[in-house]
Amino acid sequence: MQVIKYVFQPHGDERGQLVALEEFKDIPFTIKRVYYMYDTGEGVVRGHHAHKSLQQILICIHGSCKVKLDNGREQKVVPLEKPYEGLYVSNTMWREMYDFSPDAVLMVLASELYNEADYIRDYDEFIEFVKTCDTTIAVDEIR
Ligand code: T46
Repeated sequence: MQVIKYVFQPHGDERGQLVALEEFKDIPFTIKRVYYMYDTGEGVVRGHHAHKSLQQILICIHGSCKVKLDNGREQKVVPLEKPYEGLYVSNTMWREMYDFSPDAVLMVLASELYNEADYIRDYDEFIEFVKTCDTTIAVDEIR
């Protein structure tokens, strides 16, 4: 498993900021899907699952939120509050997103199309699945 926080290059001028993301240059996979969530209610916790193969990068392009990552051995909370930062979330990482500011827009770049069969929604099943994986990267390997 890998957990990496990317800092993207903003192209700023007197008009404001622009961030461009290209697959295999800024993003380490082919981007097959983009989705985003907004209007997230106060106290809401989203996620509560892992994936069998999906890789993603989470970018809070407006407002802020927190992401709790759990690799089956350790947990770490990562704040996302800058539109030029992206959190890489590998497949075998349990994730929960919470503490959304009222104006938060969390955009996700995904390596695969939507596939419910790829989800692991039961925590005990996730722990068993992690045991079958070759490597577990420590959650504090965030750059
Ligand atoms: C993840 C975290 C970060 C679709 O129809 N297509 C899609 O591409 C997605 C992502 C969702 N949906 C439908 C399925 C549900 O009826 O949208 C509804 C909400 O999805 P879900 O409850 O899975 O949302 P989250 O916020 O719990 O999780 C999502 C992603 O599903 C998941 O892969 O890693 O964001």
